[in-house]
Formats: sequence, structure tokens, C-alpha cells
Amino acid sequence: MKKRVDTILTNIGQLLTMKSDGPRAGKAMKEVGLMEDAVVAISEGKIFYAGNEFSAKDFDANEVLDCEGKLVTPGLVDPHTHVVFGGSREHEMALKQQGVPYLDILKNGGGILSTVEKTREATEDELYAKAKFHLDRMISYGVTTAEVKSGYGLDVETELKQLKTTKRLDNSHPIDLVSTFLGAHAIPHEYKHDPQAFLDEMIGMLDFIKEAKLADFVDIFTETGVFTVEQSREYLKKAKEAGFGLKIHADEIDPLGGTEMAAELGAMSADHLVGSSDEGIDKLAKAGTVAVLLPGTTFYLGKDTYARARKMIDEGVIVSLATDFNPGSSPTENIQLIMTLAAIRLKMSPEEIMNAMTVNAAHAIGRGNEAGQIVEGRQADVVIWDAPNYMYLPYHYGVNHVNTVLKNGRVVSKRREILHETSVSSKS
Ligand code: IZC
Ligand code: ZN
Repeated sequence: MKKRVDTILTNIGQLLTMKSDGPRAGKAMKEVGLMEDAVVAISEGKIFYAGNEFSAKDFDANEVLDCEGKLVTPGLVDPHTHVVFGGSREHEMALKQQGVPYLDILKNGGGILSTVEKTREATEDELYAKAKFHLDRMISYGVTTAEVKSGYGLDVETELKQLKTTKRLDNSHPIDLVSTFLGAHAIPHEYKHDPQAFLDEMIGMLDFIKEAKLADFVDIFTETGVFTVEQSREYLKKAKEAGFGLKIHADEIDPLGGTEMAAELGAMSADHLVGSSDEGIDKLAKAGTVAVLLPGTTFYLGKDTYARARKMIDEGVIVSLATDFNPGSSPTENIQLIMTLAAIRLKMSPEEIMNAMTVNAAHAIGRGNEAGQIVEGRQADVVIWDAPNYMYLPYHYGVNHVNTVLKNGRVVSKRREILHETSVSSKS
């Protein structure tokens, strides 16, 4: 008796199931659940079967996707983005070229604060349309689950506008979105002389955000000229009491000790970590706090020193990777470019990169049981790649290797069609 299913993927060259009982650290990051001659069957939006004990002829499917010997992996997970924002910051490029540091641009009212101005001006519909455009691009690069932060409002009204936009996008866009409240992203000019009063205002929003289910996580930018480690610790403690998971922008530019603090508070993830100390890395490993590394940001800030991924992996930290897509320090939706930067600058292996962008990324945003693996019963989030194997992805860089993206079993993105015909004789 053939098994009736909705869709089967046949003729798969290489299947990475990424099957794992939990997040992967250290040497376990070498495992990718590689299978040859495998078939994937999908029923009602879920993985019905993935393996090589059965073959295509054992299934009666409505739809057959011939993978033509290509690589098939789980949909990628981008666990750190700032997708909902107004405006853009291309005018800062010239300042950067003149050597003006990122934090000086912010101190002078630009940077994050210039995006705050544009986000305050935008209507909810404008924010929605703009973010949808970026999410469409993200899915075309193979992302099927992503985290989205607020933090360009810095007042009650605009923070809520951003969070509501994220919720609306989660309900309407194929990418599953996990929402993070980043009210503590910068000090708005109206509170320039009283950052604590500003933090108190953001703390005042927590219960409402929780009740309205507008965010799962709370995050803070712990950095020189923004929030101190002590301010951040007190703020995050309040967020924990209110029932949120914790995230932190830690040691991105100056090594202040945010890494240690994140681990001490049992944060779900600590992100950036360019300047993390040995002690901080040790604490992350012991606490099981995920290190979300953002090499695209280091690249775009023009820095030479990257996060110490090799040391983190050797010490047993759960390492993940993300785009940090935002209009200032990492304006790109291209998660595949992050793969290459992770390979070249963080010296991560292709296997480690795949774990960082699937299993560990899903875990970093509390979706470890739903996303990041092609395993029976899980949501059928699958990418078919124009690549013969997974090592090819970080190797051939700067372009989009996606052939087809399936979200909950449905084809939601396909490689762009080329709208011309090439005849051999026409150029002779
Ligand atoms: O808009 O510059 N680092 N937050 C912390 C950012 C970068 C985003 C931005
Ligand atoms: Zn960020």
C-alpha cells in the first residue's frame, strides 16, 4: 500500500536533516544528519517522512518536486534582525569613509536616532509594507523563521506601533516571526540627561506587552554611550520577573562585560560578542546561553577584529549566526553572505555554519522544537539549493543559491526567472 501524502521531494543529491535532540555545542556542531538517496514526504504542512528506507515509489503524492540532484536543507533561521524600521541611512556611508565611528554618529543624534525619527513619522501601514518587502527578500535567500526587534520608537506609542507591525507580519507573511522588545536600544534625545527615567518608562510597558503577547523576548543595547552593564542588569532582571526570555547586544564595540552579565542572568542569547573576555566565554558555555555572532556587522563597520568563534566552539558554547539586518550597521538580508563571512573571518566549518543557522538559531529564539530540522512531525520548512553539496554554500559567495523554498509544505519562493532567450547562433 502506497502512503498518500501531499508532496514528495525526489532525486535529492544531498539531504541535511540537521536532526538533533537539542542545540549543538563544541564537536557536536560537526553533525549535520547527512543522507544520500533520501526522499522527503510532506503531509498537511508537516514532514511525514525523511530518510532512505523508503523511496519515491512508496508514496502516492499530489505533487512531486524533482530536486535534480541538488542539496536540500531545513529552512534557515535568522535569530537577530531589526526588520521593522522607517527610512534608510545611506548618507552615513560618507561619514564612515571619513573615519567617523559608529558610536560618534549616534552621539551626534544620527545612527539609531535618525532611524527613530523616520520610524516615528511612518504610519503602521508604511512600516508594514516596507518590512514586508525586506521579509520577501529574506525568504528568497532561504529564511523561513526569523526574530524581529523593536527599538526604533523609544517612546511608548512608536514601540507599540513596531511590535504590532511585527505581529501583523507574523500573521500574514510566510516567515514565522519571533518578536523581541528592544525599547532599550538607545537614549532618545528627550531623555538625554536622564537615561534611568527612560528605562523606567520602558519597564512600565513590560506587563502590557506580555499580556498583549506582543513579544517573547526583551533585549538591551549594552554599550559605551548607551546603557551600562549595571543599568542593563537591573533592566533585564525586571524583564525576567515579567516573564520574558532575555537577549542582549553585548560587547559589540567596546568590551564592557555584557557577556558575563548575560550568562549570569541566564539569558537565552548574548549577541555580537566581539569583545567577550575568556571569562565571559566560559560563563556562556556553563550557562547554555547561545552566542549569536554577527560577522556581517563587523564587516560593515569596517573592523578587523571579529568575534572569537573558534574559542567559543572549543569551550563548548552554543554558537549561532545571524544577519543583524538593520539600516545602520548591517543593511543586508543576505544570510548566505553571512555564511561566507563566518567561514572566512570566524573560521567556522561548513558543518558548524549549518548548525549555527538552523538548530542553534531556532533554539536561540525559543523555536528549537519547531524549526531548523527536517524531521518527522516538524513543520515542513525546506530549501532546495542550486548547489551540489552544503560546502558549496559558503564557498561561492555573494550570490543567492536558493532554487526553491517551502514553508509549511507550500512553495513560497522560487529562483527568479530569466526573461530572455539565448540562441547559440545570435552572438556569432
Ligand atoms: O540601527 O544601528 N547596533 N543596534 C545596535 C544597531 C546596531 C542597529 C542600528
Ligand atoms: Zn542588533
